[in-house]
Amino acid sequence: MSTLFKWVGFTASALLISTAVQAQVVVEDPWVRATVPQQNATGAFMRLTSETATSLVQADSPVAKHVEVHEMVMENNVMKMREIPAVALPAGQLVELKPGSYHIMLLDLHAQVKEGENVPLTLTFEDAGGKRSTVDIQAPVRPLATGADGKAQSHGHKH
Ligand SMILES: [Cu+2]
Repeated sequence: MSTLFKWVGFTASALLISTAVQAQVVVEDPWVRATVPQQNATGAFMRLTSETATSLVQADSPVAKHVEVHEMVMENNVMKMREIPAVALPAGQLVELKPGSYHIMLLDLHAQVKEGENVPLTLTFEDAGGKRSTVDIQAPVRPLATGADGKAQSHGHKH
């Protein structure tokens, strides 16, 4: 089961890389955390690399009414998340959107987000000159227990 899951993930990433190259931003291993019934928000995560300096300024998805770019910060010894205007992508540098750090927040979900589904996301990037470009991706939904490394934590196997 876990081997199959990894292969499916690998194939999806490979496809996404080939479509993203045109926009000069490579999106690797995107995923969205599954929700339970009545939960109205969740996070989307991925790795971004841009050939030239740019910023992730906006994200949209048909599954949520509002989509925001968030970061996690320490405030009075409590981890809190807040909306930020952009995530900077320095040229050629990998930037990770992951639990506990930058993430895309899907708010006011129209329906429960279930494992096995794909969530369409449109990412908008803006370069220093104000020129915008978009990248459309499909982010597979992973179980609630998925950790910061993007892997399900249901099995105890360590590498
Ligand atoms: Cu958030």
